Amino acid sequence: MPEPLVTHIYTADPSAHVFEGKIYVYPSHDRETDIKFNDNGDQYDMADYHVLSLSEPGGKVTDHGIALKAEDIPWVSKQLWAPDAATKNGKYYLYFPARDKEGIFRIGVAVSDKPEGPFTPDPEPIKGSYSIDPASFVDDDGQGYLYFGGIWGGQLQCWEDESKFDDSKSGAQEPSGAGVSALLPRAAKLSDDMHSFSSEVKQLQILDESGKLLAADDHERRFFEAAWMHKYKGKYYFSYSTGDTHFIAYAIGDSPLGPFTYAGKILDPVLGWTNHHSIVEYQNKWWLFYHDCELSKGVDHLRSVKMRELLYDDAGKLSLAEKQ
Ligand code: FUB
Repeated sequence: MPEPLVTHIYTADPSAHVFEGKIYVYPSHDRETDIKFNDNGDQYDMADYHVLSLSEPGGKVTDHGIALKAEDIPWVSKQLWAPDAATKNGKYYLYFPARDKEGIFRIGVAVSDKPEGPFTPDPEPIKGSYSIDPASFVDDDGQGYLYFGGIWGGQLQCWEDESKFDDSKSGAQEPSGAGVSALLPRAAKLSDDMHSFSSEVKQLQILDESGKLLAADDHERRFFEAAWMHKYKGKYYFSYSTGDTHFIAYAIGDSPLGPFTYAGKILDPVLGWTNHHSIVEYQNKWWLFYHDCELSKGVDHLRSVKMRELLYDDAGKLSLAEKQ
């Protein structure tokens, strides 16, 4: 079985990228808390980010220390959740969700000259951002995108009217019922300086095999959180967690903003409630980064990042390599 990348701290929600010839991993930094488990995720009470790097899969992993902390971000009240990073124009950008002073999740950006930080945050969250789990993607033409969204504790269901937050929908709620479609993940184009959205926020369609939007009650396949985008042979792979059914699933499209057609599962449930991943190519192999709670013996909010090799078949379908 794969071992955690590091064991001196708990890490989760890994976003992996190849920068400057190495793999850099941008995880959440889980910590002990006496906050009781609830379906709103209050027990995930993280206060800073560390950046990890490695040159060889299975080799030494460097923890570069604290890259950004909540107390240095003027708009944040608590809960630094799953981050991601991007590079453009010689700078590195860290995108992160956190609750603002009103308790509403927003997405912030922080900048550094180096992939490991430290990162300097913008004083305000990205205008027009909401919910959680930002994932950045820079396409071959240099256009950047930010994917985001998460239901239940991630508050996506509170934004059905995108102009205002509906607090009555907070908590473990989502649409349900015959003929009702699932809530959709969001994405926007990033401005050339990577600090703001340069387009309106778009809802990404995830369709079933007959071209219909996935149903709200299809919990084995519908989007819950943990968006990720990667490109393989000209196709756009949008992957995500199904939340309360605990799978990592994926859907394939011809454009970065979809529509995407559901293509299957990449990862079965791991030990622990959450499942969250990223996918990156390194040295001509493809890698899945994910987390589980084996090290903490099943404590949901004390997770550890691991990696496993991924394979494509001739039709572009993904599976885990058996020997790890
Ligand atoms: O780490 C806090 C939250 O748990 C993340 O934002 C979700 O994706 C889930 O992994």
